[in-house]
Amino acid sequence: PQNQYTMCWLDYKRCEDEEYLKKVIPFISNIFILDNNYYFRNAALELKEAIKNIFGVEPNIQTTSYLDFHRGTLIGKLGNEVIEKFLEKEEKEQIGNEGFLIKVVATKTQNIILLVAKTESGIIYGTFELINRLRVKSNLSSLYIIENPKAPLRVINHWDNMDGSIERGYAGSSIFFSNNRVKRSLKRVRDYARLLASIGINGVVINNVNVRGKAIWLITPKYLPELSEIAETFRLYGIKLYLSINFASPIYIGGLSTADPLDPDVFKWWQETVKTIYSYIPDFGGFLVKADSEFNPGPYVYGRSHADGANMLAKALLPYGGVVIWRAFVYNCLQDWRDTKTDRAKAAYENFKPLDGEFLDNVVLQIKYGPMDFQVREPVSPLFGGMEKTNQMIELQITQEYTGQQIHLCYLGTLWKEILEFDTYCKGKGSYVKRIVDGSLFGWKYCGFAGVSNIGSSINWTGHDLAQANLWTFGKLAWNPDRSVEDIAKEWILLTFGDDKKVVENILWMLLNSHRIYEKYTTPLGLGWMVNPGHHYGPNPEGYEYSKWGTYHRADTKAIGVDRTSKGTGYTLQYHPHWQKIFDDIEKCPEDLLLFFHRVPYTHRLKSGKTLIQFMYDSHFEGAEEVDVLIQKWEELRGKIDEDIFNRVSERLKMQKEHAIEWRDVINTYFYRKTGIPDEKGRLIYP
Ligand code: GCW
Repeated sequence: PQNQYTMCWLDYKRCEDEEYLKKVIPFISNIFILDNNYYFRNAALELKEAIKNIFGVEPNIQTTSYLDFHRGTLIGKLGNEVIEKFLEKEEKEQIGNEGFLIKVVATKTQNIILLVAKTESGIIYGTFELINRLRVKSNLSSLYIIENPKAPLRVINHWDNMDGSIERGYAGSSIFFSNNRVKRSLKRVRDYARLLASIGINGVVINNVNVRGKAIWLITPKYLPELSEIAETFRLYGIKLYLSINFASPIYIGGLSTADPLDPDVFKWWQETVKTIYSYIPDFGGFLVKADSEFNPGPYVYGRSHADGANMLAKALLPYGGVVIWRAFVYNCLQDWRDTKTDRAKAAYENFKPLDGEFLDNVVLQIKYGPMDFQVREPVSPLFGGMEKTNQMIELQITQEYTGQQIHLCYLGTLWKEILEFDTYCKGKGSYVKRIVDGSLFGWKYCGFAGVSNIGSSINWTGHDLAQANLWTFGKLAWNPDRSVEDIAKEWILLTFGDDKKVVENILWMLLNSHRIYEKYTTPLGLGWMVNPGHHYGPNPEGYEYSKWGTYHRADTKAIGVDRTSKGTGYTLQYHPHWQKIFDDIEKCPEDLLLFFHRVPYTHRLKSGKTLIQFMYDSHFEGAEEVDVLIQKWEELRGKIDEDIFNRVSERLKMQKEHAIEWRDVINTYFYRKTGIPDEKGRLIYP
């Protein structure tokens, strides 16, 4: 029977270029491995399988300990004599823990590709890089790569529940759990590990941060034997397993009367639990914790601080090298909409800034990119740059909760790149978010990237085939946030769809423009939140206006937006003065974020000279129209793309068009009715 799923960018297709084949064959018809262990053999098998599929030749895999050959690919670790003969001193020094070097030796007598790393993880990352370079027909005579990941932690967060459902999942059910059990077959998990290794991921949290019911027990011997198998599968690909925990586990599982982090019995219980976990999973990554957030228990319940809570767990994990990843998504989710003093945007900073310096070294604070919750656009969270003495990770949402739920095409790389390039000024000019989360600005050991997964059991993993690009881009940016997204997106297209010029050109255009288009017909200018409550799909201008979640735009007949300046809620005061001045000033504030920071009359003129209300109308009409361009660009590729993929994407684009029109009409009508100001261009706005 056919595979139940595609392999995304690892779907190896036969190379039709005879010229290239001829050149490459001497280098790949033998694979020599210098360390005959499980990991090296696995890497060699990956390479062999790829070469077989791409070039139609079946290389021999041989273990060797001395150089008795002239042709082939040589895989080995630094320190090995055979390998080191080929390397300069500086080259050796440049290879970091998870990094690798690929170098070609092409002389009259030798045709060798060297793949060298310090660790097994580096070998597997390098193997996929080599495979991909061969697939895009890289010129072997100039192939020379030294790569090291910039950020130490590159982790995928799954919001998978044990019943198999996925919170905010739009691509089928969990590949890890079903019916309150760990799935028996790990075949798909293994293929998933391959996909992740090929983009440089080194950690995965497989269960939802909202830890309820059976999932609380994942940290016990009830599930650990099965989890250790999952961990082993991931380990082969350089990826560590982490688990989300419920802070009140000592009560639920341990039968204690409290989960107070300062209670010695509570600490003892965690110590024992951690010891047990490591007896099953010796390289267990650590815990991800959502505490005191959206009805999850936490240290506040006992009058303790988040540092007390995180440090207690960190102490238990420390002897084994584990970390605590503590989420900063803490805010009052029971606000009264009449309360204009409380500003949810300020919450993370207010809760955590005072604790800077109090967290142990193996605690990392995981901070959502913006101060609210993954809206189509938000300013960068002021916590980045606000806590010099605290390890930090940035949390990005690969799954498209507020960005079209994988029905709409919304490539997120462009948004993420802007966020990473934001200069916080916290240590003077050049204090970019990317330098904060890769640890270089403050010299942190644990920091990096967390991405909320967009994959599930659907045939193409991500529901929308083009949403695979979001997972790919997350990994590639986490590996190297300095790379341009154009480059990253293009590489994905080449590996996924091949190098037809039109295909590359059109899909690249679609990806790079899609976020802006989505923003235009939904909530431009930093507005956010006009979605249906609960499932968060589709327009509802006041869906979150009178609820308890702290998410208000406060539109009336004259103006809209929240004044978050220093004269308003004071949110801008959480930024470095450089930004505070800019955000405070309605003339200087970046227009993309105007309504996030300011309360603005509908008649206010934007830089273009348009009034705010006219901008709203235009933006929604334009955005919905531009979906036609997406459709047209895709239509032009008919016949050039695998038919199943073509049809699936066409189907989604059609839905996107319908739903974009709905957005346009609902939002425009809302503003028309609020303001009574007609569209200057006289287009039909439903009364
Ligand atoms: O965006 C919100 C989501 C919740 C999610 C929460 C969080 C996992 O709507 O579904 O819970 O954020 O990030 O904890």
